[in-house]
Order: sequence, then structure tokens, then C-alpha cells
Amino acid sequence: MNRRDFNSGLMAVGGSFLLRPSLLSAGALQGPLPRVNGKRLVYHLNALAEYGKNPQGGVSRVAYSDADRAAREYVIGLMGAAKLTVSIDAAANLIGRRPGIEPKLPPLVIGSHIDSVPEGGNYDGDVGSMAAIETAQALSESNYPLIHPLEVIIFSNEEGGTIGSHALAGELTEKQLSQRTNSGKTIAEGIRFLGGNPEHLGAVRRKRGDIAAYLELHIEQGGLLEAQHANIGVVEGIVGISQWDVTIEGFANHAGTTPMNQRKDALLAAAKFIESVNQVVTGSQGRQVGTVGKIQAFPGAYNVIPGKVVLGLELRDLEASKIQTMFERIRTESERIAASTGTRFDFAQVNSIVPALTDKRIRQLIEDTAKEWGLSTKSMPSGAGHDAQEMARLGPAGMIFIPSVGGISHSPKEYSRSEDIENGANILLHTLMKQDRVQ
Ligand code: HGY
Ligand code: MN
Ligand code: MN
Repeated sequence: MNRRDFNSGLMAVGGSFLLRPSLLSAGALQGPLPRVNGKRLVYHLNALAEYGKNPQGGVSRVAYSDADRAAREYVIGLMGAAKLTVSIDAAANLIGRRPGIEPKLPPLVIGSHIDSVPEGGNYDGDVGSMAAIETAQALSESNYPLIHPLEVIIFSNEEGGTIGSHALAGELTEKQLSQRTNSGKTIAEGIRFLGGNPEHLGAVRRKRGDIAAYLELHIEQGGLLEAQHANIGVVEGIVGISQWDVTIEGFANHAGTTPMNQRKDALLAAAKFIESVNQVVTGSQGRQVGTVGKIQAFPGAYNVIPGKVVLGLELRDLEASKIQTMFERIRTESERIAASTGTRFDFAQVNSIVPALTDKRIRQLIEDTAKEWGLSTKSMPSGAGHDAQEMARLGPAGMIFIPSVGGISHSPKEYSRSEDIENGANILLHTLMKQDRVQ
């Protein structure tokens, strides 16, 4: 791909976009166009995998853990090598900045996350984070000037509910800040542990228009691209996610002397509840999903009837209204179960992330760029949540997927091929360069 093709490609795309003609002819587009260094990108990805490494493979680099903090130090070094000026904002997001020709323009933002789920894989978030840094390094090594300033952001605690990006685009509540995380720290303690300042989150907040656009490369985390032999996923929209802690109160009693018809067994009620969640979610057409992903029974002894259960409920769909309808149906079912088991249900919402559509024009840029690189594409929704859905509240956003082998994610078996990673990073780089030249 040389500059002339890039120019004509841009002019072709530009038919529907306002372009900056002055810059098309200017020296800005002379010489070979930047490409990512695929070997260096994969090397950085493998080096990152050492932080929080598990003996069975994959990582447990949960947000706010020692492994997360150590990995961030490594990433700060990579950002420096990519000639980015690095800072940590009050929400503990890592921000690498590169100036643009027109410093007063809002920045183009690319990035992702490096925190993982417990016993997660080496690609979720990591591919997009390393590719974003590689994009900056490729631009720097080619002396390619972007018109807009560039920000590479490694968001903090994406897996805990896009916390770092939510602080940028929304509002972290006191309740959220006091939530305990998998690291054992509360979110506020964790933010401080990573160098942020939970008392000054107001300074992090941005409003719509404060960014020119946001682009994120991510593994698909599903099996559609592989099944359809597509190289690049062009994400249409990202699901909304709502999460609740559900507490079921029964009555703890002797497991040997309490007759079966006189029990208030919280774990039996929980079992009926989990079955009812599955029935409500699968009971209507569509791609909605519902999960009970964690459960604790108290006091937790063979010979005591569980008096209390706390479980985690999560519902997802591209439409927020559908999530609400499902939740109401589930709550009605819980009332029926409570009556039949002599228990009481309490629902405490812990997270609600709004669904987000990506920007149509950016989707076209991704499509066209992939075609220029001889790559096949597939338009698709994202069943996984991403920082992009928060950033879509600040400006036009786009997401690029690459295949997950076997559609596996949130698992040590998560894997994406080096060739797909390099392809995805080049599409990120060239879509960014095009987006930089549209108004
Ligand atoms: O849970 C998710 O969908 C994302 O991987 N954080
Ligand atoms: Mn992710
Ligand atoms: Mn994830």
C-alpha cells in the first residue's frame, strides 16, 4: 500500500466524507505508509502474558492486583518507547499522548485494557492494548504526522465493569467505589493502588465532543469469524450489561432433625431461581443472554440447612429495554419461588452499562481499509462488553474484531493467531490514519 493508493483510497472513501484537501497534497502523505511491526507486537503480547501467569496457561491479572500493577509498569515502558508522553489519570487509566499538526483539535483515541478475569486468557484486551501502542510506534518510526493529537489509553478495570472508561464518560458512584473486587480491594482502594485518586474523579470526566473518535481492536471472544472464515469483524453495536447481587434469606437449621417440609432452604430456592433465569432468557426470540456466574451459600456446612445465599445475576442485550423486561420477569418468578420455599429475595443492582451502536462512517472506513488489505470482513454485534461502549458516549466509535480460535475466551485456552493479530493492528492503524483526515 503506497501513499498514492492511500490518497486515492481516501478520495474514493472521501466521496461521502469531507476531507482535508490541503493535507492530501501536503508532504504529510509522502513516502511509504506506516505498517505495524507484527513480530514486535506479538513479542510484546507474549511478554505481557508473564504478568499474572497461571501454571495451566493464561493469566489471573485481575484489576488492582500486584500483577496488574507490574504489567502496567511494563506497558508504561512500551508507551515511552513508542514516543508517547505517559500520564495516569485520577481513575488510574494509563494515557499516552502524541501531538498532532493541529493541537487544538480533540484527540483521536485508541486503546483497550490489560486487566483480566480470574484464570483468563492472554488476548482479551491485551491484543487491542499492544496494537494501540504498536500503532503509535509505527507512526512515530515513519514520522507520519497525524492532524489530530493521538491518545493511547489503557483503561483500568475493564473486567470489573468498564470502570476506568466509565469514569471518563460517566459517573462512578460512591456505591461502585466501595464495591469489593476480585483483588480484595475496593474500587477506590484499587484506583489508589494503581496511582489514581478516587477523590478527584471529576477531573477525569469528559463530555461529548472532547474526543474526535475512538477505535478499538479486540478479539471476537466468540466463534462467528472463524466459522465464516472472515478475517475482520466490523462491530455494529455492543451489548448493554446489567448485573445484580441477589440475596436469598431462608433459615439456617439442623440438617438432621429438621423435617423436609419444615425447611426454609435458601440454596434450594437458589437452584429454582437459577433454572427460572434460564427459562426467562431462553423463552423469547433474540440474542439476549443471562448468567448466574457466582454463588455463595452460608454458613456452608454439610450439616446445616443454608440460611442465606448470595448469587450474581447478569443480563445482556443490544437493547436496554429488553434487559429491563427480562429482569422484571425474573423478579416475578423469584416472588413465586420465595412463596413456595418460605424464603425472601433481595436484588441489589451493582452495574448497568448501556448498549452502544458504533459509528456508521467509521464502520465504512474499517470495511474499505480491510478490502484494500485483501481481507474479508463480517459485520456483527459484540456479545462482550467493551470500553468502546463507554467511549461511544464521547464521540464516534468503531471496533475491529479478529478471530478467536474455537470461539474461546475468558479462559486459559483463549488464542488468536499472530497473522490475525498483525492484520487487525494494520487495519487499526490505517483506519485511524483515514479517520484523522475526515472532518
Ligand atoms: O464481560 C465482558 O463482556 C468483557 O469481556 N469485559
Ligand atoms: Mn475485553
Ligand atoms: Mn473480558
